[in-house]
Amino acid sequence: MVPCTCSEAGVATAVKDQTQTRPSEQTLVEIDKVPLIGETPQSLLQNWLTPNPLFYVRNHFDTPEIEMSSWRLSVDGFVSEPGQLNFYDVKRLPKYTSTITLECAGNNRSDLEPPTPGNQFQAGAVSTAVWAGAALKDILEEAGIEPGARQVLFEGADSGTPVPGGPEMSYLRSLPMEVAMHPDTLVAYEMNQEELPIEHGYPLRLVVPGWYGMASVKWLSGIKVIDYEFEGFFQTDRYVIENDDGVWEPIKEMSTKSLISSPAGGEVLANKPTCVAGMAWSGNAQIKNVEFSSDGGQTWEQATLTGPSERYAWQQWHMTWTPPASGHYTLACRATDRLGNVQPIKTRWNAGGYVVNGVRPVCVTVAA
Ligand SMILES: Nc1nc2c(c(=O)[nH]1)N[C@H]1C(S)=C(S)[C@@H](COP(=O)(O)O)O[C@H]1N2
Ligand SMILES: [Mo]
Repeated sequence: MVPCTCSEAGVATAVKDQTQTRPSEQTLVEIDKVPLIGETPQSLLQNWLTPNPLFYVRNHFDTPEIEMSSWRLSVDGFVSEPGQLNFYDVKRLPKYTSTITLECAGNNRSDLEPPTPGNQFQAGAVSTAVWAGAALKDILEEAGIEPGARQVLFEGADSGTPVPGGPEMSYLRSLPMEVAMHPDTLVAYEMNQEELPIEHGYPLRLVVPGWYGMASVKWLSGIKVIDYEFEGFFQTDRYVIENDDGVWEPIKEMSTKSLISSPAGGEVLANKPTCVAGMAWSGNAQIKNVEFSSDGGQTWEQATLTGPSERYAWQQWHMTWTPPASGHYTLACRATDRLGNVQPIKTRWNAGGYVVNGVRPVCVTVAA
């Protein structure tokens, strides 16, 4: 059973405001200014592609200044030909295009009870774009991977002190060799057919499809093939989750999740068939099905999947719901991916406030 989270007072206000239409939200919802953090407005979570200016932004540090005349991407470590690539060295490689959903591991953190520290995202730290760039694999193969290589370490051009008073560092993350060499892992220079915007990592960023956003290093300045397991701050202190045996595990692929984008919570609906719509995604596989409930999760029925079904992009779904009578309803949805991973009813609470993928109810009132 999914508890209704809206107060009766909220319902009463919503009933009174029947004439009020949903505002059209055209800017990012600001979570922080320095560094820049913003989420996609809730009303835009129904678009399959997120326009660049409304794609969520999650920065740990100030956006770096990039000077293109001197900009280089270093490729070194366990490679036979270490070197510095310029932008055109990357652009002349075969170009790959792929629609990929990125979700911040802290998306929906504000739903957690008790609350956890960190950016209090609602549902908007997830967005989808058509990314284009070189395959990371092509860059690595040109450099020639040497025996003994275990991981690839990526460095962003941004830096700062994530812990006040602590050491200064750049944004560093590593990937296991098989993920780095996967043909779908991109070094992107285009987002929705435009040059990469500065806040999304201009001129080059990593895009690791299927993984939570933290893996997709922006303002990529260095690629180093290493013979050890990297244990930096953003790999072992942040973006880890304690499993049932008390072992801290790194966060990787996005867990199965879905949301209702329409109607919005608190909306008052006319007593007639209504379109309920939303999104569903999983980093591990495509979505197999989405179920819908109008009684707080006691009974479920199949929703219809609509729009494109792509391996790394979220899936649109909808359903026509005919309210049986006027009154208060708790709507909910739940997704299952093609590997059988079912979205849980309840999020597994964790101190970092990550992977908040439990069923999120939407309360509505059907007018008499
Ligand atoms: N260099 C660098 N890369 C980064 C980050 C960062 O702070 N610096 N944030 C990461 C996190 S936590 C997320 S969720 C995504 C967000 O990408 P976006 O801002 O383009 O949505 O970028 C990742 N890559
Ligand atoms: Mo993130």
